[in-house]
Amino acid sequence: RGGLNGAYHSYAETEQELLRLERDYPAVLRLFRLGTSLEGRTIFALKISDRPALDEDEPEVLFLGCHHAREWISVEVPLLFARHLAEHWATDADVRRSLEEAEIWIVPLVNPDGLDYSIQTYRWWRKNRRYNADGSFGVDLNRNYAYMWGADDDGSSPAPSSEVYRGAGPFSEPETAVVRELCRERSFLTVVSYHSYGQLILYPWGWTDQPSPRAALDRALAVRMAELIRAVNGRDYAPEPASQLYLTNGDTVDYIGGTLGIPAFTVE
Ligand code: 0X9
Ligand code: CA
Ligand code: ZN
Repeated sequence: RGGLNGAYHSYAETEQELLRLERDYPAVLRLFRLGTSLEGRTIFALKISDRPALDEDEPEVLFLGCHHAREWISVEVPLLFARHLAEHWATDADVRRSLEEAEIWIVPLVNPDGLDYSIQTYRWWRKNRRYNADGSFGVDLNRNYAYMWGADDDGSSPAPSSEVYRGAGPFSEPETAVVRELCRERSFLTVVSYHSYGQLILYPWGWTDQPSPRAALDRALAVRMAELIRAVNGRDYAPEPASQLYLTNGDTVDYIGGTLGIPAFTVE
């Protein structure tokens, strides 16, 4: 790989890698097309499991990457995770057991239009590429989810030119609508959404300082995730409620936690 974004994956490079994985690992992996972005790019999902063509009665989990265009590494993490599972299931007993006992769904690139704009035109682009009524561009996809959408203007904005513009309505953007549809069709037990940067594992709520009804469980899981990360590479990830970073509304994990009632995490 190469080009303007070096070793990181553009939309086209991500597509090539996903097609390659599908071709090389058909025994454990299937590629789905969830829909298209505003500019017509495909939003892909990988399903990784034993007997991937069957919808087996196994726990399902979902990993999301790149809601925010400039956060290039948030594509790499879920993509490398997929590759690791595909390349190691035959030889690594832990990976094999995960694929036998669960169905792992990965959407590495939620915002392909924004990503390519940040590669080709403006490095610090954050939003998607919606052409807004006032002539500005972009909706912040991590403010466009329905739960508490637009409840106030703390961390989300009704102004189209804002970096945190929440859109004309909840799920107004095709990129968030496909995530909603996937979550309705499947029955995920948990969802992890990657962003950068920090070294944080954030759990609901983001819209209020009050603890969510599941805060104790979410926190215990986040603490455990941080311990496991530390055991691998020594890095310290801090588990905390998303609101501790700052308040927002309409973000992914509040929707997943609030509407679907399952543990959901933003990993920065
Ligand atoms: O603001 C965001 O959407 C996330 N941070 S980022 O720097 N990647 O833009 C944080 C989302 C976590 N949720 C809340 N803080 N409410
Ligand atoms: Ca299976
Ligand atoms: Zn982000």
